[in-house]
Amino acid sequence: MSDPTLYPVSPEWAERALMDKAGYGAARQQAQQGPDAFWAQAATRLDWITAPTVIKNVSFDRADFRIRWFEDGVLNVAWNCIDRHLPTRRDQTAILWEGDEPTDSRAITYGELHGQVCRMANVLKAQGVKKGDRVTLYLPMIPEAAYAMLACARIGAVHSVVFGGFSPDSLAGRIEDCASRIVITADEGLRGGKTIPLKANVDAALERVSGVETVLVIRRTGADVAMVAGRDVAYAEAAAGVSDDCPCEPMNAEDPLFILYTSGSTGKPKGVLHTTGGYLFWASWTHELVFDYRPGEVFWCTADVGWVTGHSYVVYGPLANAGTTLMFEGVPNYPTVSRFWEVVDKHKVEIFYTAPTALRALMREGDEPVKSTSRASLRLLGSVGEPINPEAWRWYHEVVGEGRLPIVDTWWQTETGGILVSPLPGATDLKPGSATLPLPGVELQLVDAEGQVLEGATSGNLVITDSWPGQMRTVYGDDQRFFDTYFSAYPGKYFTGDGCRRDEDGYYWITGRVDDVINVSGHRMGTAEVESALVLHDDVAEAAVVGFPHDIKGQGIYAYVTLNKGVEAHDDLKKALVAHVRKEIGPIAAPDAIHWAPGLPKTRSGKIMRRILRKIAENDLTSLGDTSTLADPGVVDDLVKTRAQH
Ligand code: 6R9
Repeated sequence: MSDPTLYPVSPEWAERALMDKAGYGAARQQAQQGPDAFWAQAATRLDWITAPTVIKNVSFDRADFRIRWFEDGVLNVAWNCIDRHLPTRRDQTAILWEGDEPTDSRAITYGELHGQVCRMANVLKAQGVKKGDRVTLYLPMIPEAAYAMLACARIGAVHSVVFGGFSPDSLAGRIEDCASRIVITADEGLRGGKTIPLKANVDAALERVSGVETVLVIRRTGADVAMVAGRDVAYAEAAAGVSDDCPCEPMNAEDPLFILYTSGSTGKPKGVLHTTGGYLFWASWTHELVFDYRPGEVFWCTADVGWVTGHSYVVYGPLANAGTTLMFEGVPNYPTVSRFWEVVDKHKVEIFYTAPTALRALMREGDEPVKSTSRASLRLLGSVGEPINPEAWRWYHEVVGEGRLPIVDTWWQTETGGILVSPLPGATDLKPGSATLPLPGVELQLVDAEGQVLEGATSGNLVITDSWPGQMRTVYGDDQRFFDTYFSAYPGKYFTGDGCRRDEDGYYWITGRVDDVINVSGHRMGTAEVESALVLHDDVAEAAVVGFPHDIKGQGIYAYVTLNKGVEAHDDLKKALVAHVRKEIGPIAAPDAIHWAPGLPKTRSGKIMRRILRKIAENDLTSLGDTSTLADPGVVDDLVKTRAQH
């Protein structure tokens, strides 16, 4: 079988693309040489109430740290995503909603979207929500999730979307951190034929946190849920009583648009704050460039709106670009493992964007469930969330794409707002497993642990030396944590937390996190969070969590657990601990393996030696390195001996 390492841009793509090789080179140069002129011109893609005259105002230095883009510009995100399209596209489908059941789907036009978003905005206003207030959204993948985000944007409220898979405790922590007085939820969610008790979870969360005055409850399944008098409001009833027109609040470019909590290497999840002008510009510009997107094309990003990918490429990017965005409530294997491809055929999807973990799971089911569908409408494939292994890349390319579709492997983070490193389908020759090259305006470097800049083909830590408009502005309520987390390791540079290799062609290959963040099925999890959850259990004395290679999830969660004296280790207790973590954080944090550890390898100063724990979890027992500095080297032998049982 031919196994090329380079997949050149096809002549058809070079011809049709918005940016070809020459255009890419020119844009990179312009962005480097005259950033203000470059970004000022690019930002005319948005509709401004007042066009910005100050474009970039940035310093990554501690003394005068600031990140501001388009700072005297005034605009409204909902206007840009809806109203400005109405004169020409009122009847075009804005959101194509595909429900959990294949029989359940709906097309929402831009005209309808306008009415729905205005109604929700008016309901929020009637509940006292004002510009700058934080609104927590805990919703399934239903059109109302997009309405709610856009309704907040319309009136200048700041949304915080919490993924519906998070537990009541996780939800409570996020509500508390940003002091939301209002939560929007649904009676239940529906995924893969199973219901998720969203409203009941909100009720449980609100027993742990005070300050929430209103819970708006959207009807999804029609389940009979408890309603607390004076606090809970049935959305349908509230919406019936308000107008379907609501003016857009003029917002400064640097006014907050949303908070999205993400896991870091230490402590509680951080509230990543994005602002109005820079974020919307970045979501819109990258969506057009990377997916070579033209208005009206059917674009399907399979991410949930509870993650940043759903924010930027289900809602804001496509809608800002007058797109038709497909929003999928379900899962890839329900009712059958052909579901993705059946949805592609049903809605004539042209661009399909998903995560490697989904591809690996589907790959295991063989080619037939793919080949039984047509997929003729597809013209471009995308990948996001974690490194895509070359084997999955080739399967995606050959089986899903029948060898005719380019794949854009897009590297970015919650913090970056949108894509930073990716091939452009008309400009970049592809290499399976490489996110290839930075977008124009994105300046990457590889550095070693001491911060020495590494040149040429090499490996190191990935840093970014200058700002881009979509960059996060702060950790909500904690500017110091923002600076310390991202700008203190390598002064003057943004540290991504990722390790990376650069090859002889200058292509970037992300190798994964170098901090204590693990990437489980494309979702970020802090090892410290899982450890905190484990030690909350009455039987647990101590816990250390590391990632290990997992065939489907990319990385799995491996937990070393030391039990309290007198507690007996047994399989039922393992199950109980897994259930406990699911309850504390949510199903995505459930450990895949629990290793009973009579002791943990620690330095004399008491620091857990994670490097050794990672090796043992990976079953790489030959190169444990020097263990002589450990307080008790015998601990390692014990763990090695018991590794086989896990
Ligand atoms: C968008 C998103 C960010 C982390 C990031 C990196 C990993 C994302 C990747 C990738 C290799 C890609 N990551 N895309 N690694 N290739 N194409 O996923 O945001 O949830 O914040 O995760 O995901 O490790 O640092 P987020």
